Amino acid sequence: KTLVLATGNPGKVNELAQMLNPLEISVVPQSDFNVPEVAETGTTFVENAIIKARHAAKITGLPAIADDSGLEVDALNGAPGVYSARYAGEHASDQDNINKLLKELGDNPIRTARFWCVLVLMRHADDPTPLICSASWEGQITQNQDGQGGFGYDPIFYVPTLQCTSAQLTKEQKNAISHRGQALQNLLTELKLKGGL
Ligand code: ITT
Repeated sequence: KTLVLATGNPGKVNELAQMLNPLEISVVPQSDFNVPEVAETGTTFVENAIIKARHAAKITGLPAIADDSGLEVDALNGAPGVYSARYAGEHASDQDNINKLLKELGDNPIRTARFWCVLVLMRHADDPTPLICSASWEGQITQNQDGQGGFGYDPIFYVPTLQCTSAQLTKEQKNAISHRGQALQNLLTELKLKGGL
């Protein structure tokens, strides 16, 4: 069975593929099918993940899994949230987004934040019952960035239980506890209950 990863973000492909590869599902990034980007017009992670999964399933004719995720910062009333990828502008780099977030927070002592991940699996473009799973991961925004691993906001996301940023974790460590790792475990449990792809 082939499953398309409906994301253009190499960091997500990397983590999802690592977790899915041991299973009897072969996963292929949507770039292999030249799936063009689709506008993320939703106001929730769920809506955006459905838009992306449906789009990839429609173009490839294969089941697709999409990931919509982001960082919710309490002192910023939940920003950047669903706009995490474009926080510093439409084609902002991860570094631009980090710089903007650190600037907005300044020396605010309230640093609590969490990552959210919503995964949507659509067996085909018209699937009326897509599998939808989500999870969050609690942490704190650091004053300075640290670590070379991961992607996105990982260098400024401090994980209290491991006393380092998520960019200082190995892929295995991050996948074992992250929002994405937890959401995928939930999705796989659900998929098994429903009899597979
Ligand atoms: P696709 O829509 O093609 O999947 P994207 O990067 O645009 O790629 P999103 O709209 O879901 O994806 O934006 C999610 C952003 O949230 C992402 O670009 C990161 O900046 C951030 N993010 C999500 N998960 C993260 C993680 O595990 N570590 C660090 N940052 C993360």
